Amino acid sequence: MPLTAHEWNFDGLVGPTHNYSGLSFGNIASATNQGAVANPRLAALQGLAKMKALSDRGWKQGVLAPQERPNIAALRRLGFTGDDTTVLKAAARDARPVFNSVMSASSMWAANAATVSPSANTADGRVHFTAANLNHKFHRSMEHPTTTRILHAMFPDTARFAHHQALPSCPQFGDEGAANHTRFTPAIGKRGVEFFVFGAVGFDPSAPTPKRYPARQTLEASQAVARLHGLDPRVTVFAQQHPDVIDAGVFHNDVIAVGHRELLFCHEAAFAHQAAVLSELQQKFGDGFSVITVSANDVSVDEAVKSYLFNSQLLSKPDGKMAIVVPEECRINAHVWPYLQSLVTSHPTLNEALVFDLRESMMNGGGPACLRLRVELNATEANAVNPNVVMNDVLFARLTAWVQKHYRDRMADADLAEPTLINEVRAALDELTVILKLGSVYPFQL
Ligand code: SUG
Repeated sequence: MPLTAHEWNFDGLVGPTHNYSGLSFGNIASATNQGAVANPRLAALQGLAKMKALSDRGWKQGVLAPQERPNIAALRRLGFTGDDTTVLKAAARDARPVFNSVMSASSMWAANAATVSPSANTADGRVHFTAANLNHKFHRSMEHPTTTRILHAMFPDTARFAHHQALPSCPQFGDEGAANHTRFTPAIGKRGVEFFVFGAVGFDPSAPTPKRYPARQTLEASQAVARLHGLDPRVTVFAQQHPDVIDAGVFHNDVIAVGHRELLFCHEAAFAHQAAVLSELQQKFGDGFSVITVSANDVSVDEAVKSYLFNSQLLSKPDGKMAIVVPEECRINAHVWPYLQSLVTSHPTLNEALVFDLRESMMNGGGPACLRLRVELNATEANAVNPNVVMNDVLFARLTAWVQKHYRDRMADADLAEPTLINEVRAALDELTVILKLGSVYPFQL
């Protein structure tokens, strides 16, 4: 069985309202690009191009559907009344940041959709999913109910897949999903180590925390997810992200570290007590664990945040080597690109860099790794996945045509308030649920 297991990447399809609203304090790209004009069509096509290219190379690739925005129900819950148009108009006029929040296409960053543990690591031998509450930011906190419905529609077989509802939405249980979770294993499909990284201790305000920017993930949230998934403490590691790097703009662990199989690729400043963290990982993993630590001399934390070097994907090749998927921002960076070139020519396992233009997502702080949710599946589990979300030539052609038909190529702040947008989005999403055979997952369909 392990021989036929694969790590799948399910990428978030960018939604039709993609825009730059500066909603994520602590995420420097989001703040810097507030008010810039977005191009939702280009954003979706850039994401699809990455999915298609990786699928063409033989990597298992699927699609995670976007969410319904505007989220009218959220506005009604906040006291706006009348028909949909009246609700939207009043919110746009009287509560602009709230309005922008209910328009956000942030579900594209699928790494934040959920935490996933493969069956090789869970007590009941099922693949476990816990939707992330994303409770630190209003615009993201409203994702999890629809995320849960979509994950059910993608992984419907409850004999093989366990779906947990998001953790309680409060600061002590702030959970940002797989962006702060990594699995190490000697081979895909085999039991391995699950590694959870947190930024704050929810019930202990005296624990070290960043001073400038918020820590979004708590230890208690990570521990709850580990319990829900039935993980064995002997192969589970919890580590604190260094508060200083959060203050430098590293709002999730996946902006400073990435792991795959037996390899951890991280910056030397990634974790508090880094030596102890690496030694616990090493000891729990056993022989064969390997770390590439990037020094500040080679790449500073600021350059890492700008280029998103660590927001990369490490992918296994058929010969056992690995490729690293990085954004174009790495290629144009005078420090990062030479470093990466020398890494892939000298490292025994990591021997290829693949570059993608994901600029539209990057401008909101979302790189290649943010856009994907990893799910390790053995052959039986893979057969139980809704086949209509699996990337192939036909799906790529259908989704490309769907984007071309429904998406605007310009989304400025003022465009978000256009009354026609809501019906454009609903028509697009209705068609999408037919393409992906998801059933009724959106509030307007329920
Ligand atoms: O949560 N940006 C997202 C980016 C998430 C990146 N994900 C990972 N690193 N895994 C966030 O901060 C910006 C939206 C805006 O400003 O319009 C935003 O939500």
